[in-house]
Amino acid sequence: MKLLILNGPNLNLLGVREPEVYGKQTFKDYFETLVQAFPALDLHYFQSNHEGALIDKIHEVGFSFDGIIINAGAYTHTSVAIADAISAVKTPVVEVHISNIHAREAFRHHSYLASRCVGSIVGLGLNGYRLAVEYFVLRK
Ligand code: CA2
Repeated sequence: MKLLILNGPNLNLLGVREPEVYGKQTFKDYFETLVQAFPALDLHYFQSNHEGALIDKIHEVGFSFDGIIINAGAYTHTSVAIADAISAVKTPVVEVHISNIHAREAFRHHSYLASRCVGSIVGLGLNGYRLAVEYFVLRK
């Protein structure tokens, strides 16, 4: 099974800045633990700080991969374009947020992506990505 984890802006700083909000682990280290935990899966990871690059990646994998796990960062709350890209592809998408966006500032409470995704996992830290992977394993 081919799955893509797609991270948006500033998530390259995980483990480097604001550990009290986002934890102490870099995403690359975390991704390695996922690859080891799911040896039967073909897991891919892509991060970009650019909206268009995220959309291009959704188009690139969105007709061949079995699932996309997206944390679009702040684009979650602004991007109709990423929402439309999710709607345009065939691959099911799960939205993940490390922090509980509903317990933060009001502008983080709305996600343009949520209604285009099969589901959302928020507030469970990096474990949210693992739970999303498990969802795709179970739904197969
Ligand atoms: O909780 C999440 O996963 C967010 O998608 C993270 C975004 C934020 O804009 C969303 O509202 C919720 C921010 C990602 C910034 O990541 C950083 C990581 C380390 C240091 C600084 C920023």
